[in-house]
Amino acid sequence: MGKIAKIAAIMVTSVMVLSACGKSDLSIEKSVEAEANTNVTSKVFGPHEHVNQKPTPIKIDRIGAHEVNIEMTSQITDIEIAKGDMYKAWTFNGEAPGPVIVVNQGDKINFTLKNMDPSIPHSMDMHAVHAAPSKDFTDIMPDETGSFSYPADNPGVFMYHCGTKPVLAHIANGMHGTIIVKPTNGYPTDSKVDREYVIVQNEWYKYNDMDDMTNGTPKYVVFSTKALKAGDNNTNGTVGALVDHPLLAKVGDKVRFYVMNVGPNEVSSFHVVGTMFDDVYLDGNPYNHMKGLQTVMLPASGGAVVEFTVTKEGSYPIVTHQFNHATKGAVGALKVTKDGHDDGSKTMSH
Ligand SMILES: [Cu+2]
Repeated sequence: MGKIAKIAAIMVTSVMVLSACGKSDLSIEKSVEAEANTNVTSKVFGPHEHVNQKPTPIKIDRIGAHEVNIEMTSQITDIEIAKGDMYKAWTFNGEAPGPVIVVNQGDKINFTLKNMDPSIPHSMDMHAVHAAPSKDFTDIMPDETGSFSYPADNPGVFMYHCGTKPVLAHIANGMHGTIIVKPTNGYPTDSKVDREYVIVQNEWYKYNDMDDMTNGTPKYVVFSTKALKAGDNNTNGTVGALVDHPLLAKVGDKVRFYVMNVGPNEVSSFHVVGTMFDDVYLDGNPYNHMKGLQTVMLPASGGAVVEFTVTKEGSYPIVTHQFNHATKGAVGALKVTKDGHDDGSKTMSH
């Protein structure tokens, strides 16, 4: 549809909505949003055009003291990455970033990927394991299932992602996530931590546009949080996800974040306004223990455990201190209250 025809269609739709039910300006905005969404969908990679697969829960089953079965899907699922901006994401389990995986150091992982994508292969590259990529990270064809086994011997906060060519397209379209391998002897600060959250940073580009992904700058840079246990907040990487639903803590709490920057292209300068990180474990390895950092640098595919104590009630913005990226969405909030519950006060963002 040409630009003028598109504008005309939007105006006609708006007038129809208005004359049909006499609603407010909000209706006009909504109809413009709907039209914009239709146009995004019309540019979708042909074979995915009518595909929108419902999220499939990840399956993690411990079958022995040191052995765990993990089943995931690769699938095409629509995600509203910013208000009114739908993205037909390539995902693990219908989430982008994918669900967080937690295993123990020394576990053998038996991993199964069910590729529900009807048209292209996908795969799984886990940074948490020792593997032969040419054998263990291989492509799974459309509508097929593949299984692999590998050991997770090193503790840390690791990235996982689809490694199918062109890998940039698979990651930038949404196929990334975090796997935490818990250290056998824990972290030296374990007993002091009151609450913990996962925060993932990722970028979005123009829909499935390799040129933009390669040579452009991100349209959005975003944070999400992933549920560590049932009932925890679990979001996609969408603009405002952690402002609309801030993380919570109580005055005096020592808070731990498992942070991960899945990129695909940009570095994160992770910072929480109003505090500093008393304890940091770079890449989540207890051996990499650092003290008193204001900002933690996360390369693309870098992780960390960061810990800090909140001493006063209030709203603490979570940012990447690369403020061009914060402006594009990479802002969240930790709300600190007397009792650790949301008191409904205003959330400060940057
Ligand atoms: Cu893929």
